[in-house]
Amino acid sequence: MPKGFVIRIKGADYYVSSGDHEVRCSVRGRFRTGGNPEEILPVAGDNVIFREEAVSGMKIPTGVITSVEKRKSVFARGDSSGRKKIKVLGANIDSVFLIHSVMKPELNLRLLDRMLVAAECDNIPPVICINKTDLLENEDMIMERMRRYGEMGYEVIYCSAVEGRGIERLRLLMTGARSIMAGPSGSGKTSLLSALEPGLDIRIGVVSEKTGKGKHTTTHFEFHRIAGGGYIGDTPGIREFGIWGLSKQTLITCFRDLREFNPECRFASCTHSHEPGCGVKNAVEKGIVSKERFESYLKILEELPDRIQ
Ligand SMILES: Nc1nc2c(ncn2[C@@H]2O[C@H](COP(=O)(O)OP(=O)(O)O)[C@@H](O)[C@H]2O)c(=O)[nH]1
Ligand SMILES: [Mg+2]
Ligand SMILES: [Zn+2]
Repeated sequence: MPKGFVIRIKGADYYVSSGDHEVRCSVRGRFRTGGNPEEILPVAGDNVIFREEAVSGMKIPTGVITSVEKRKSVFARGDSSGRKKIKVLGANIDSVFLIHSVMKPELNLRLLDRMLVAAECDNIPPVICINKTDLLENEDMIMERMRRYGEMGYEVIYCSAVEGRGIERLRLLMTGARSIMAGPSGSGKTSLLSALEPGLDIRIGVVSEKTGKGKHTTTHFEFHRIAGGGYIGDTPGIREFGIWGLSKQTLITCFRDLREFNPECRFASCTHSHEPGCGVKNAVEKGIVSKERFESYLKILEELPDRIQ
């Protein structure tokens, strides 16, 4: 039976990319029964096995999804009422490109740290893109501020959608992969995409749905094929790119530079905030790790529950 992956969901139609064509599939039977339907129904990025149906007169072939492969990773967010119930928005995303600009808007490393934590807790490898470098006369200061991220093992790409800087590197990383972009509004996501892929008519922003309370909630996003092979997902909003499923005790695991000091803490349950004998705080005081990163840590810590129920 043919295999493919879900690139788009429209109502009850699941568009599956398989080889060089698309198949419009439906889901039936056990997908609709038992458990939390959110976890059972396919989402964008799911690898599926489907059965083609011989229906004539259709513009695109149709089929039925018969099974969904185990997800390697999920892009999800916590339910607003509690942090345990999650909403899966996408699956099997190879990397997230975090697009930030040097100015207009000003580079905000606290926000970058927050997005890195979100990527780490969703298990989606992040790539940092610093855009609009054409606006700088001298890059030394930015390079210095970004140096520690390179040391943590993150790739940092300096970009300019205007000058075409960094585009080739982005293209290389996105080829053959399923990626998404995220970053503050105005940082240049759309501009980078059109530099990369002129003619790609991608609607920026995830599909929203009005809830009874008048608020918009994200239902899903979709992938667009890029030349050379590879898919780029609709840019998730920053709010969607949230932090979920972490407790005060586990947040530290999402900080690549801080977590190595965790074993030095006196208490196994240390949250690295008020406890005596804290290895992380000790490292900050000694100047081994950055004070700014620790500030980001403390800021996020405040929002997290003591434990996940
Ligand atoms: N100078 C400069 N301006 C840029 C660059 N990339 C985007 N912009 C401008 O920044 C603004 C926001 O860009 P846009 O791509 O819409 O940002 P998005 O909200 O992240 O999608 C637009 O006015 C772009 O022309 C860049 O590399 N250099
Ligand atoms: Mg945009
Ligand atoms: Zn500690």
